[in-house]
Order: sequence, then C-alpha cells, then structure tokens
Amino acid sequence: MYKFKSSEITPEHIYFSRRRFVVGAGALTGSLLFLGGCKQSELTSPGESINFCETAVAQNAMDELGDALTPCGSVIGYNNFYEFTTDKEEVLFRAREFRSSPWEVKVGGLVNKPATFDMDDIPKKFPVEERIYRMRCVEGWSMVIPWLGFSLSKLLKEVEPTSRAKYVRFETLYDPKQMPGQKDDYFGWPYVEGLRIDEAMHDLTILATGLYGKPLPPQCGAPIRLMAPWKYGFKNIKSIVKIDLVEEMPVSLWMKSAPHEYGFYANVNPQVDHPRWSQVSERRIGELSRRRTLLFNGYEKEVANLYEGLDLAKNY
Ligand SMILES: Nc1nc2c(c(=O)[nH]1)N[C@H]1C(S)=C(S)[C@@H](COP(=O)(O)O)O[C@H]1N2
Ligand SMILES: [Mo]
Repeated sequence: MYKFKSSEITPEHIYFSRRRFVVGAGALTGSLLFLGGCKQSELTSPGESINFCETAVAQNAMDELGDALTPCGSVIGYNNFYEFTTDKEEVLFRAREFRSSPWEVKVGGLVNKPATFDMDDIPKKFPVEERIYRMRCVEGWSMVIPWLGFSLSKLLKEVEPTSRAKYVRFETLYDPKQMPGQKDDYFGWPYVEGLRIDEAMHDLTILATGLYGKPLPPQCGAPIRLMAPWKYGFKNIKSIVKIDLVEEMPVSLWMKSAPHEYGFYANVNPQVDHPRWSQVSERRIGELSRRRTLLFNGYEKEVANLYEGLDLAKNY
C-alpha cells in the first residue's frame, strides 16, 4: 500500500474555507455571501452566463494572498477546452448541449480495489468544500476561482494504490459527436494528463465538481475535473472518465504534441521560460496591468518539498 506522508496534509489557511459546502443557498446562512459580480459588459453569453452568475456564491471574496476572485462571467466565459474549440470565448456556446449526466469515473490500474464511481454518488461519498485557488495558464493569463471539490487523495485511498503505483493517469471523455474538436486529429485524443503519486496525494490537489457554489458548467469541465493549483492550467484535465494508477510516467496530450514546449511537471515557474515566451509575468483576467508570476503559483511553502533535488529547468 502507498504510505501517506505528513507533507501530504496542508494547513487550511491556504484556501480559507474547509467547511463542507453543500450546493444551495441554505448552506450559506451566516457566511459571507458574495455575488459573482457579473456585469453585463463582462459577459460573453447573454443567456446562461447571467443565469449561472446571478445565483453564484462564494464564501470568501479573495484568496489567502488577498487577491480578488475573478468575476464569475469571466470564469465561465473565457475557457480553454480544445475538445470543443480553440476559441476561448466560443467554448461556452459549443459546449452548451454537452451531456455530463449520467457519468461514471472508472478508477483502476495498480490498485487493490478498482472501482467505478457514479457521478451521482461522488458528492455523497466525498463531500465537497470550497477551495479558492489561483489558476495560471501557460499562455500567461490567470484567474482566482472559488472551486467546490474534494482532495483527490480521498478517492485514491478508497481504491488502495499498490506499492508499484508511481503515477496517476487521467483521461477525458472521447466522444467526437459531442466534442467536435475531437474530429480534428491534429491532437492525439483523448486528452490525457498525469501526476506523480505524491503530487496526486497532496491535499491541495482536488477533483473539482463545482465553482462559485454551483455544479461545474460544461465549459469548465463538467462534471468533474482536476485542479492542482501550483501547476500550469493545462495539467488540470476536464471532464474525467478514467483514472489509472500506473508505474510509468504517463505521456500527456501536450507532451505528445509538443514535447519541447510542454513537459510532465508543468510547475508554474517564472524562472523557466516557455521556448516561445517569458513566464515572468501574467495578466490576471479583469486587471489592467500585468503582475509578477510567483514560483509554484504562490504555493511554494506547500509544495516545494516535493521537488527537492529535482532540476526544475530540465524537468519543466
Ligand atoms: N480535457 C481538457 N482539459 C483541459 C483543457 C482542454 O483543452 N481539454 N485545457 C486546459 C487548459 S490549457 C487550461 S488553462 C484549463 C482551463 O480551465 P478553465 O477553462 O476552466 O479556466 O483547462 C485545462 N484542461
Ligand atoms: Mo492553459
């Protein structure tokens, strides 16, 4: 069995609220209600965005560094989800009819107890809590998002990884009928991502099922997606159907498509440039001037120990 280390448990001030969060307004009595702040002008879709964001709530209006939440309208209206389109402001429209229910997540590989989790049971088995995380896209923009989710470690403990399991491999749904981008075989679908097992077991690593107090909308990776906040956004694979514990380092879609640009680790690091651009600064969506990018996206205290002795420039 995989042994848990104390470094895999993170103090809660990193993401504020660890209170169990039940989707729905009733659960919010007595806590700070924050309306998503969707101004008409920020919305890219006059329809769903308004409905979603009108009732959107978060328990805190900022992250642990004091950075404000990104307006709800931007979080759900500016997305990377290449299975639908590479146009960030179009994803919302193309994903509108996406069927994220019924949904199953199959967990297997090097485990003692392989299991298929029905999405309807996941919130009962793994109660969600709010986690406010920064998300830094490798392209140089960032957001602060109030997720609902639970630590991936809880799900992995259920299936009991064997001692041979060294990595976790994640796979997105493959369904070109629903995801027209998959008809273009420029990318090697399905989208695959991976984490080292100690990264996957780290308490900051969550499976997110919602944001702004509501279930994930399709464009954000419904019904369940990964969120490891110290890594570039592309690690955070959406609409997961399969999780496997494996011995060898998984090859991600991006490693396959552009190995010199995208490595396995993808830790946010202002000192390691992308071959085609600097990573020193970023544009926080909703802000006018750029801000400095922080090592490990500001989660250095929590995760730097995972990489002791690793050359971060070589292991990009
Ligand atoms: N399956 C899948 N997952 C994905 C992507 C994708 O195209 N397909 N894009 C990634 C990239 S590049 C980023 S920056 C984030 C964006 O998440 P968001 O749209 O919820 O902000 O999702 C990541 N996960
Ligand atoms: Mo990204």
